[in-house]
Amino acid sequence: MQSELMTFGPVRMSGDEDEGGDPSLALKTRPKTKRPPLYKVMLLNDDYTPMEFVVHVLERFFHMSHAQAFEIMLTVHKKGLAVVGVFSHEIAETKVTQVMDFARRHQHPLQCTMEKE
Ligand code: TYC
Repeated sequence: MQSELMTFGPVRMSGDEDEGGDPSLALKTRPKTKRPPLYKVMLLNDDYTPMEFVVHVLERFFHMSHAQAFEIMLTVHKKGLAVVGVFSHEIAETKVTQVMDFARRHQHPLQCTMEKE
């Protein structure tokens, strides 16, 4: 049974609770915890990949509804690129690989990249 009082992972405090002093006594604020960096996964526009293929990619790999996927595809088409998700480094890398492999298998030049947020 999970009590409401149980915590999972490091407790993050706002930072103004720590009175300073001996760091070995800093049991409450745990100043060493850092949240892991996040990565934006982006889709780039090109002149050849069919719009419906991009919509399918967004549905299949980024779990978007058809309407959402169509909207993001149009943003990429008009603006040149769009962020399609934000993930941990490992998940972002997997998404990029999946999209690039899928596009290559279908002989489309679609490009997917990641960038630290
Ligand atoms: N510009 C492409 C076309 O007119 C469509 C497209 C949209 C391609 C988004 C890539 O990431 C992309 N067929």
